[in-house]
Amino acid sequence: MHKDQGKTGGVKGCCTKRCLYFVGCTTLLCVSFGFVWNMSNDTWEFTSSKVSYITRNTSHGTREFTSSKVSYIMSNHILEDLLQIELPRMTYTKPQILKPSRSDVLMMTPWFAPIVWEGTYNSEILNEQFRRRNVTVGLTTFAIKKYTVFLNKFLETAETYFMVGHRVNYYIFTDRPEEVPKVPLKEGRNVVVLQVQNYPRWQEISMRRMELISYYSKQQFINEVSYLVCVDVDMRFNDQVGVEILSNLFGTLHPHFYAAERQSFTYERRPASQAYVPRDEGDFYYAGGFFGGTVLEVYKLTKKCHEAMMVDKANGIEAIWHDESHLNKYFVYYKPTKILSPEYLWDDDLGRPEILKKRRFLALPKNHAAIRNK
Ligand code: UD2
Repeated sequence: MHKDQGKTGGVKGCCTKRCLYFVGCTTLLCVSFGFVWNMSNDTWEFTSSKVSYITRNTSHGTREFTSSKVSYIMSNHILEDLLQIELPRMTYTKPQILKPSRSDVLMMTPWFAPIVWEGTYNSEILNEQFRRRNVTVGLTTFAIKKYTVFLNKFLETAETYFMVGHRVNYYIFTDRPEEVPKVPLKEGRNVVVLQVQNYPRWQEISMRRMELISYYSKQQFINEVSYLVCVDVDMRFNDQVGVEILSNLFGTLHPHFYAAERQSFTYERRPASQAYVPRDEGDFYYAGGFFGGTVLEVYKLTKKCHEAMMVDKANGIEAIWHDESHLNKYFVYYKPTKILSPEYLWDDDLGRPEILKKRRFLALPKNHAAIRNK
């Protein structure tokens, strides 16, 4: 009896242990699944598309998937935490709490996103933090039809001023790959030409950038770079544009509107458009020609803007400033984590106001009639 009981008890005990083990494992699985799922639907979508992408291209897909999934999650959710990077001994001027480095401009938004102006940051510290993370930055630009004429100056000046000392991939979207100039590149920097179709209207070319950036973010950029910087091509770099701009999601104050009141912002004002912004909303007016962030955030932004433009198209409406209007709508409801001052996108036709200590990225004069739709 005791034996039986013991046996039965033993069997029971064994059964209970197995049950507990089973319940435990199931709970663990559910919890981890929930964690991944909860990180966001886009994350999930991204990781599942990565499986097929990597499996297609390698013989040991599963292992690579696991590690790249981890590094993907790292690059988008953990690497932002710069405080986890141990720095070497460094000597520099101490920050002064009672003497702010700039008193003539706003340095922080009400949601605690820094606004980047000359004099507000220390490049030495930032460069060290980003170098230790071995960050690679992707710079995307479009040179469709005649806009290839801008590539030479764009690339040459980027080699002098853009992310100096860091790894860079230039992603050039063009319909004319043969017209991409061979510019000498420093170590760790590459030009990647992505051949894409053109469209008859310049407005459509400008707007389709959102679709293409979102597509390539998911298919390619996520495997190659940590951050994306997306800019116009009819520009030249004129001073340092470095890692101080990098953050989860950043936009740039439009040089025409940085000091303007909300009512003057040229947001889309027709409620029929997906880009509509009511007159009593909006913080700043951002330029369409300079935005970026981690690949995941840029993917989310460009996907949402593209989808909104497709809804508008189906409804026979086009936003007043095309992709720029949709970008501005996005930033009203998904606040950027860093904002670049107009130093990062300036037009010399606007003169040189006192607050502008640097003109880092300058619009080139262009003859619209000669260049657009050609
Ligand atoms: C502003 C914005 C731009 C976009 C546009 C929408 C700035 C500095 N620029 O520029 O980002 O939001 O308004 O109306 O904020 N492109 C070609 N081939 C073409 C036409 C355009 O490659 O035939 C590309 C090229 O990279 C160009 C960009 O699209 O820089 C924007 O076009 P744009 O510069 O002609 O437009 P613009 O100056 O009105």
